[in-house]
Amino acid sequence: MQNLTKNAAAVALSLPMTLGLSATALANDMTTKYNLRTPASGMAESLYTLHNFLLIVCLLIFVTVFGVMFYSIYAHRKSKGHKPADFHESTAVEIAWTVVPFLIVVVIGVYATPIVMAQKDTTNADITIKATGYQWKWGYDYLKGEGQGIAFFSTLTTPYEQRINAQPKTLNYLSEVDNPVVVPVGKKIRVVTTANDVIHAWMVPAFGVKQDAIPGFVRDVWFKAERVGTYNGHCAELCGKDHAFMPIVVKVVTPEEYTAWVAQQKAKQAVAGVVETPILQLAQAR
Ligand SMILES: [Cu+2]
Repeated sequence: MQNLTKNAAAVALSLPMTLGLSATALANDMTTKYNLRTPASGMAESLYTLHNFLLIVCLLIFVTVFGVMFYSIYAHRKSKGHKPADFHESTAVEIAWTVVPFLIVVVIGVYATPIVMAQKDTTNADITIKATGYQWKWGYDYLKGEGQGIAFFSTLTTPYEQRINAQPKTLNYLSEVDNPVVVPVGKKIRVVTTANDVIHAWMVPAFGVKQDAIPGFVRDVWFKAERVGTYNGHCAELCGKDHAFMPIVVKVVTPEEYTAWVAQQKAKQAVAGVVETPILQLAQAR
């Protein structure tokens, strides 16, 4: 929370001033309003570099194609007495415009494939957490690793009054929940996604993670957060009228803080007597 507040304060002080926007217009972790989120994991870092590389490739193609086109229009214009050239059935040209794009695609493929493969490698995780999408909240079950057995729902806490402008919107507008997911820094976290009703998607841009949560199916994704802090995301699959109101908040803490949090959660469960897992509640509801 402290970090988020710090980030939010930094954002509030920097960008809005230069852009002439009010602080509330830049809610959440939008430190880079016109760019991807600042990466907080190695994967997000790779995706960010890949993204920039592809943009440069696009830019080079754009400049080359339009450069040749505008140069031709200008330098070989009719008023200077030029006659249109005839390229019909030119084998050389046809080979060139097949081979060049093919090579570009190969280069992109060689670069991107290992990253995509690494995204799918959810083996050897330190902690496995199941994220279940509900209309309209998330349920979390810590399935394996330190914290196993912890389960809770994570629900939006932004007051309704803010949504209807009866109250000023705060910096965490629509990105604040009662129970954030807590994970230790530098550990591989496997997130198993599924849903209870319709398709949702678990997305945290700063970790480079986005995975559909499909009822009746299990999908998984992983991340290893490299910086302590609070990161947010949102359901990324249109899932009904309150789709915008089921944010994801992940608190990355030090291993010691994580151990303390686990102990605190276990104590809470012991007091409650019953483990109120989303799975149990579902079973009881049926
Ligand atoms: Cu959803």
